[in-house]
Amino acid sequence: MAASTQVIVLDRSNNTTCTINLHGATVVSWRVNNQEQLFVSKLAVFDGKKAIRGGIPFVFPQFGAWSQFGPNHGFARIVRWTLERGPERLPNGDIEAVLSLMDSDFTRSMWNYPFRITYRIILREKELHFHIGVYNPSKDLAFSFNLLLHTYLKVPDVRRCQITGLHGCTFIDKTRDGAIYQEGREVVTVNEWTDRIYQHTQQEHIITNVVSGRKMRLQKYNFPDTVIWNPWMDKARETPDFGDDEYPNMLCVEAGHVSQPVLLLPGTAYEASQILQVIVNPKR
Ligand code: TA6
Repeated sequence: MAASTQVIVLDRSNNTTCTINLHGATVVSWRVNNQEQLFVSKLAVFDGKKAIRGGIPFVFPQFGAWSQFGPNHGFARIVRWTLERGPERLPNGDIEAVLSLMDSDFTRSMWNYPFRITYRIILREKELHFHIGVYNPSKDLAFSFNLLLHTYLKVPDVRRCQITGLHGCTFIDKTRDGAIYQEGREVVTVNEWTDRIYQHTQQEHIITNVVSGRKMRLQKYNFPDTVIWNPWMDKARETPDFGDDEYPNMLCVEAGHVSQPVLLLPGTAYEASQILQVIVNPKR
């Protein structure tokens, strides 16, 4: 692969593709039957300096605000990752790419730990699989981190979306100074600025009325929390790389390990996975 390659495309033909920008290992497009499933702002910046506004940015080692010199949501989404393998067609017809990230002078200037991350992305007919391994190569140093896939789903109208799998969960409400509440609704809807870290959520969420009125299934493993975010009008207007009129067309449903950090002992690894699946048959 040429050193200058920045974008890789997993092409399954029949108009099913996944495009990954090595900047931040950000999935910037996922087309199923030629229909885009992910939201990317028309004002997104691809200068390699800031996070891409949309798609699926990779959040590590910090979710949210970091100390005074650490970037919001950590550094993984603003550094260039390495393409280790692929894109290649596996014997079962899946298309796979493996990306990696390890510590560097830049990362150590903010977070002085050695680490290795492998990130396998697998494209199936109507599914996108994400398998993450975080490894601590140190012989004597433990470290703790947050990990989250910041998934921006594309939706015709966020006010018509319903999200399952949150009933009864406590959540940290960032629109109310981080106060903690319990979700009493069977299905959650979004009709205002919403920024909630739901804790110990179910392994499966169904999001209705995504692109073309279909449903999206999100399954997660070793991601105990789920963040639900829509900036709504005012916050969107305050965000330079977010179009004023775009907020109705996106919904962030983010699988992560964020309300408590992961503690990784020397010589050990942490693995987590997410599966996104477009549900074509509305009965399922
Ligand atoms: O995941 C939700 C959130 O933490 C919101 O608070 C908002 O800040 C969003 O992430 C986007 O953050 P960014 O740094 O990409 O503008």
